[in-house]
Amino acid sequence: MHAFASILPKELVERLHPAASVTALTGAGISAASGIPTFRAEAGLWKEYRAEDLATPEAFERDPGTVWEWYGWRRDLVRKAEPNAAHRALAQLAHAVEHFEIITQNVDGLHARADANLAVHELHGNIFVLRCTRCGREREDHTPGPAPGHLPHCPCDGLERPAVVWFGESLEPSVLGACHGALRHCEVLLIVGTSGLVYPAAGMAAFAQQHGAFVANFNLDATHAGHGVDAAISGPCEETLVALVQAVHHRHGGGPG
Ligand code: BJW
Ligand code: ZN
Repeated sequence: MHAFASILPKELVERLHPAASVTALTGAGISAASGIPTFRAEAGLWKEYRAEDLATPEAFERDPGTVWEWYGWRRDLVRKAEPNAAHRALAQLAHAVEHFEIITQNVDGLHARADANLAVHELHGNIFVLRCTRCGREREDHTPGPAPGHLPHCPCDGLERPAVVWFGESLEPSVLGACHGALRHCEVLLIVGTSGLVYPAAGMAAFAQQHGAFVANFNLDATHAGHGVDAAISGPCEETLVALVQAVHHRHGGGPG
């Protein structure tokens, strides 16, 4: 039995039956064990800045070099990182239930790297896509950096930016629509490693619960359980999600697994 098995709510394990429809909403905490800093921990700070100082269109307009330096540093961390046990546990759970979708606030692409067949909705975009601030053209770019002082430009000569969603910007309507579909139809919503402070993601637990879902929050610190949460599972998700998958397998897959 996994060390964290005893803290899993029985109701959660029972609801994850083979015919279940399940959605997971993930945040920076799921990638912490891959060595990618979260936003709102002490270690998440880059130099003296907070996410709110850098992840805005105003910050980019004022000082694109500094914002790009932050993204270059993070792109290099993500390039070296690997999906961890929590990403893999969700990928395994996808095979144990009828329908599984992931909504992630993360821009690191690690869910897809854990399993390219997963249905992943990237709410805040992807750090390896660039968008021209002049003509809007988007392109994938997995190269290192950019190095400080070498800002990427489009063939039209416009300055490129990361194709991510900053504070005050709208989310892609088609992505948001797909997320709401998944939240409306799921029987279980697993919330993993998010502080639940940033909207619209922060409103998704209550939305899913209003539409009948059982909502379970996996966080280092269960006091982060907010509106619309039915169960809080404290501990590192790279442990607790592994315990969950084992419990589901044991109950429905037959035999210890
Ligand atoms: C572990 C762990 C382990 C660690 N295991 N757990 C309604 C009310 C009030 C304000 C608003 C509102 N609607 C919109 C707003 C404005 C704004 C907003 O929400 N502000 C709040 C701060 C109040 N939202 C927006 O502007 C959004 N746009 C929008 O809504 O457009 C329409 C609109 C505009 C303006 C006004 C009204 C409507 C856009 C938000 C975009 C957020 N962008 C960022 C950057 C993305 C690109 C990038 O990555 O660089 O997204 S900011 C940053 O925060 C990033 C993250 O995805 C996001 C959430 O962070 P997350 O993932 O929760 O990380 P942390 O660090 O906060 O938490 C980590 C958690 O993990 C912690 O709890 C740890 O305990 C835990 N943990 N290790 C388990 N091993
Ligand atoms: Zn352009």
